[in-house]
Amino acid sequence: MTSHVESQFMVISNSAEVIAIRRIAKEMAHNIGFDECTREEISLVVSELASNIIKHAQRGIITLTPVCSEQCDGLMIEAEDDGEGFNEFTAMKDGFSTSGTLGMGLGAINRLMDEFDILAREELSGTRIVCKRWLNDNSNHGQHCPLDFGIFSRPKQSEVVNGDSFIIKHIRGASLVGVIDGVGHGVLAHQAANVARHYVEQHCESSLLDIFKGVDRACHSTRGVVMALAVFDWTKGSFRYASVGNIEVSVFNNSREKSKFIVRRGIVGKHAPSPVITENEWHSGDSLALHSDGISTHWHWQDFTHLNNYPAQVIAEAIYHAAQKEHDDATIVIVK
Ligand SMILES: [Mn+2]
Repeated sequence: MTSHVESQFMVISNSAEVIAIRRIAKEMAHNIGFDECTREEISLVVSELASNIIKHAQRGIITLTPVCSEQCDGLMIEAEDDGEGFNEFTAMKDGFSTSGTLGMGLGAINRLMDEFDILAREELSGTRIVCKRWLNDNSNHGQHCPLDFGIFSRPKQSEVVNGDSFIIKHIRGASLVGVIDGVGHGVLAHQAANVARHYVEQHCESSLLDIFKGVDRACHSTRGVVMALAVFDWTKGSFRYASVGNIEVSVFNNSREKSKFIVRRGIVGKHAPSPVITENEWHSGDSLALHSDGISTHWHWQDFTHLNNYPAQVIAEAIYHAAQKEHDDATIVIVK
């Protein structure tokens, strides 16, 4: 059992701390009972997450916690950044680099860990990544997600808090992906988006219809949100989609752009109409983009085909840089 192994956290702001947390993770994995190969994988994941914190936000926290479920022990790794890097508009105007971005790490982490969720932080802005590796894979934990995800999210220029939110959560062989935009911007928008994101996270195993109904109730005393959710079944070759309000969605496959999704007008939290749930085809090579209105609709998949073989994160950042509006919170999620 892991009861004798204590949880540890470390503030990450330089490469010496990346090396230090990597070493701590390896030692903790050893104490939990992971074999040498898995210890290497865990330390790779921790080092990717820590390096990403420095690249994207300059500063953040990595927490390592021994966990146990009914039958097995495991290790939970949490990475939180304060998102301050996302506020620096001038830095972002320099363009983006296709090497060593968050994307390389996210793809690898997704393959190496049994559970992997990416969430907007409740505080101000920033990202929280939670992943787990179990000691003995059982049927619940054995599957690995075949999808790759990219995310870019930052507040309106001059705001400290982000009125947008997002979620990527793996649930028993499926991934729930969502973009949430709190009405307006600033603290009240942030609060509404947080309430919605929190509800979705807590009820991710409910039907999309029930989730929307629940968020409508939960957000009643807030400004309300617009929201789009997609659920990808890892084995089925399809995804379910539901949306209320103006979150943009489009799917691209080999030069073909498909964007016929039914959108309901309304604000979730203000007696929104129920969304129409659609089941959509999903083929290998498809890419999906979900974004808030802080990214203009004047971009085309055709202009990004040279990035087809890059990680989803690179595509998310490229589209963001091409189409972002400084006067609104902006969030884009790419799934491929
Ligand atoms: Mn907006």
